[in-house]
Amino acid sequence: MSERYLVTAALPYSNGALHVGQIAGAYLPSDIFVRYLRMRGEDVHYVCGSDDHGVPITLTAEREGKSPREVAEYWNAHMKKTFGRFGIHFDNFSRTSTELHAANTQLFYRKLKAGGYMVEAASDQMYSPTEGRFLPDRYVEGTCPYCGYEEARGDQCDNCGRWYEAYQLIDPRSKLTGGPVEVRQTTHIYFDLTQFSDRLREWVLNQEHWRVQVRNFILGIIDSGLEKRPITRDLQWGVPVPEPGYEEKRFYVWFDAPIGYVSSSMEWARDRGEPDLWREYWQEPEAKLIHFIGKDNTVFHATVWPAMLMGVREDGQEPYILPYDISANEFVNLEVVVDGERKAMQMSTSRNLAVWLHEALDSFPADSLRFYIAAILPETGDVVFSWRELQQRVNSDLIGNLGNYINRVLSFTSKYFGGELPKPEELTAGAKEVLADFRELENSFDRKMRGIRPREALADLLAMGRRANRFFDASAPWKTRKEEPEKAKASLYVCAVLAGSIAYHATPYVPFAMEELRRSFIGPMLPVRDIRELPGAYRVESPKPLFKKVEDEQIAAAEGRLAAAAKS
Ligand code: B3M
Ligand code: ZN
Repeated sequence: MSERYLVTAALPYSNGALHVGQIAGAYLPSDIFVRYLRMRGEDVHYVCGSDDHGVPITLTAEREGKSPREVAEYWNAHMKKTFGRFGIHFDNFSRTSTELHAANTQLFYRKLKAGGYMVEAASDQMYSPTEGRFLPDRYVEGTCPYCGYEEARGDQCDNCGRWYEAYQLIDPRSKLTGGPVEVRQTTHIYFDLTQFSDRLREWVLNQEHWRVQVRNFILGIIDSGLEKRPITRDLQWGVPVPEPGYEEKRFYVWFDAPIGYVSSSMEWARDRGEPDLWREYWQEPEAKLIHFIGKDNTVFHATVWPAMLMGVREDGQEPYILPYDISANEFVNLEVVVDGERKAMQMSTSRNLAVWLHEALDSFPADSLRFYIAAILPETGDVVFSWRELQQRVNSDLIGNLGNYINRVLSFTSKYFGGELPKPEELTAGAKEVLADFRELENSFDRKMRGIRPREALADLLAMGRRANRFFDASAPWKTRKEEPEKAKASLYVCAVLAGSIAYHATPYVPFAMEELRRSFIGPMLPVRDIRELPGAYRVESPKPLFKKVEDEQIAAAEGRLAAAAKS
């Protein structure tokens, strides 16, 4: 019986290109996980889409003199294409600016309101009389009330780091026009999270399979007291609020964004002509919902969003499941060479101090990038992306270990044995031993992958490569092929079994090369532990090298680009 999984990857804001920080945080780990589960025969539904609302999009639009919709559509298409080049194919990559999603968000709102979880309250907000509108915090700047820094942002001072409310700024002004802003009262709808405290605490306490840091962090947040959260904003761009008096307001982006996961599944089901199919993943208790996110999105996914789901399903009509796991990854810093010195620096998209995925794909094969990023996934702490380390890892681990092994087995077989390896009568003791070692490594790989640790699983794959290389060396077919060709053939046959397992486990990481390998490697690409009966023969047809070495010049160019951004 296959297991049913619903896997989501954080919805990226559609106001710019994808960078390696996002890729390492949510997209590559979820893609590797999903690919592996599908290879194991599990039933997986995998969705994503662009987060089209919110201040990041409207700010970009105003800066570029475009409409928010134009900005969102452009970057939605750009990201979708980049994901494809990188080998990531969601069942659906939607966007939150669709009618379906607006209706779905409003349904969530109505159900939560009917449950008694929505309250209205007045608050003070910054208003621009010249622009005739309320300004979100990020649209306001002024003089810091603590240190006097004159270009302090609406919510935080970049000079002294203090946090405050925008109305505490001295001489507040609009970031866009420079005009004055004043405090005015405005009314908003609040989601009453306080009513969910006990239910959320009990639920989180039961999630013993969560990563310890995530679970403790969330319990701490719940215990320090949850608050009501405003879910509407004085904005024009967003999902309309179905209440009289709210014509000039929209839902806050973090209210509608997680609902976007559901909307993406609904759109997928509708486009397949089976409009209720999404319910098999979202509303059947046996399905496991797993969210892949960056750690800064943890609070929303582990408190606000489950509370929304709990509230919505109460009337029994939409029996949503709750997240089974939240795979929150840490951050990626960048190694930059400044004046000959290597430093780890925080990425800054506004300063162009970032590794943009589409640019990286212009210079490196997707597999090389995937392999390196998988090797440094920030599963347990922040990590540093280093072009020099990418070169090392790709050249020594991917090519020197895995690629070299497959290459040796294939070229030897085609060169000396006419590309054909018949099944030997009997397996040597050494062969039995290496097959047993493989079964163990495969089990360990499987445990780590199912525990959502693709970086740790990769270590097992590399161990398989080393073990297989050792077996190849020990059987020395280059020596035996003349005096004892049958012996050489028999050991190469076992090498081919191991190559099939390596290729199988490498597929989620380097899918392009492994697809290519299928043309020249004719035989089962399966874990040893899955092979019930060894095949009658393995065949090899015109093998080619699978990976390209990373050259010094490529690294120098990539490092040069980052160094230039760091200086600007
Ligand atoms: N767009 C924030 C981010 O891109 C936000 C995630 C939404 S997930 C529902 O980091
Ligand atoms: Zn300050």
